[in-house]
Amino acid sequence: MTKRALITGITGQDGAYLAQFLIRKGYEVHGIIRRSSHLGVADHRLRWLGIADKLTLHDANLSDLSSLIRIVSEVQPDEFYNLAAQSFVATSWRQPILTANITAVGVTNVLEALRLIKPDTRFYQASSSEMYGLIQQERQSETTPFYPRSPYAVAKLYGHWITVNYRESFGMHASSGILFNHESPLRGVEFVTRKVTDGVARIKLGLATELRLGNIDAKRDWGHARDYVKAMWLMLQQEAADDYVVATGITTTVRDMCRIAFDHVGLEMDSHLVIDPDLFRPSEVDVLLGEPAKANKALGWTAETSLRDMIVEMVEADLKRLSSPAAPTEQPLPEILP
Ligand code: NDP
Ligand code: GDR
Repeated sequence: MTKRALITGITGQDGAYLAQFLIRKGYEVHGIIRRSSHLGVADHRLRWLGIADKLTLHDANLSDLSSLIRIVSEVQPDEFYNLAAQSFVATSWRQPILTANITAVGVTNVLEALRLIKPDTRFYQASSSEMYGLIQQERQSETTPFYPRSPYAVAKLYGHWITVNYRESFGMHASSGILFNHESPLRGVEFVTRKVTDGVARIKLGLATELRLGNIDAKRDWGHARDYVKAMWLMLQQEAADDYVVATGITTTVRDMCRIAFDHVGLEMDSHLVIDPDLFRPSEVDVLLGEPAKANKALGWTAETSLRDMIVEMVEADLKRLSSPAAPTEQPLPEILP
């Protein structure tokens, strides 16, 4: 029997890679798309991966429970992946209530739709390493206490615990993946890796002269989105639902990540990098370093792509996009203040 998956956030980085992964596994894939996201712009990632015509998109919004009930009734999914969120940390200080409505309460809306209509659906919640925030342990695992440092992280913590609560209260197969940063050529250009690879490609091609960043001393545990969506799927194939950290176990500063990109195109980082105090955040997560031992052992999952290989792939994709007249006309976003 063909399995049916329903993905929220399918037009985002992870949604696009997950949809591709599930289609290759023979799933019938459905996705939720906001009416405000006009097709043709919003689905550029799905077109880039060549899967836009291999899935079914439905009009719904995480803030509208009735729309979720309607879609769950129509699709009757075997697996539900909740990837939709206001996912940019910096924006969460400027839009804290919208962030809470979508990234926190939106999770309850999804869980309620499933509980009321199809409670045997296996559910995945996109939790985040940002929940650790101000860390007191060198490596963060499933047992590390949380200390969120942004409205985004506070909202994600709610989403995490409501998932645990629906599992414990109603016996739902609801798992939470605590994923550390993962990137790709499909990453939004507002996030630091893609901002760097896009910026370096522009400087290399003579389209820009400088790259402005905020706190380059911050450290992150960066993996590749293509690897991380496999872990999401593996969680839903387990007999019992559970929570898992998904990470590489290696941490790197923004500065060193940036240097990989400049070195790759043979440019001096120090000649082009400008530190902009306006890009520092009101409160920062200084260092993240995941302990993926549980996912390694229980799921048989490991990160396959090194940071260097990923950054090179991203720089090459940006060089190709920016130097080809036939490439999608994706423009850099205006500078987003923290
Ligand atoms: P993106 O920002 O690329 O994608 C977010 C998706 O959510 C988009 O498809 C967006 O749709 C959708 N969305 C936003 N608001 C709503 C809404 N009100 N109703 C329906 N859909 C909505 O995120 P990623 O793919 O990078 O991340 C996927 C998930 O994983 C997110 O929840 C994120 O917070 C979480 N996460 C990500 C990590 C990472 O490093 N990438 C690490 C840990 C967790 P639209 O196209 O219309 O904007
Ligand atoms: P993050 O990712 O906040 O970790 O959240 P982001 O790439 O935005 O920032 C990483 C670190 O880089 C520093 N930084 C800058 N960041 C941005 N965006 N732009 C800059 O110019 C800049 N300069 C320095 C930041 O201060 C930060 O320390 C991501 C998102 O995908 C979340 O949805 C997800 O939950 C977490 O990863 C895990």
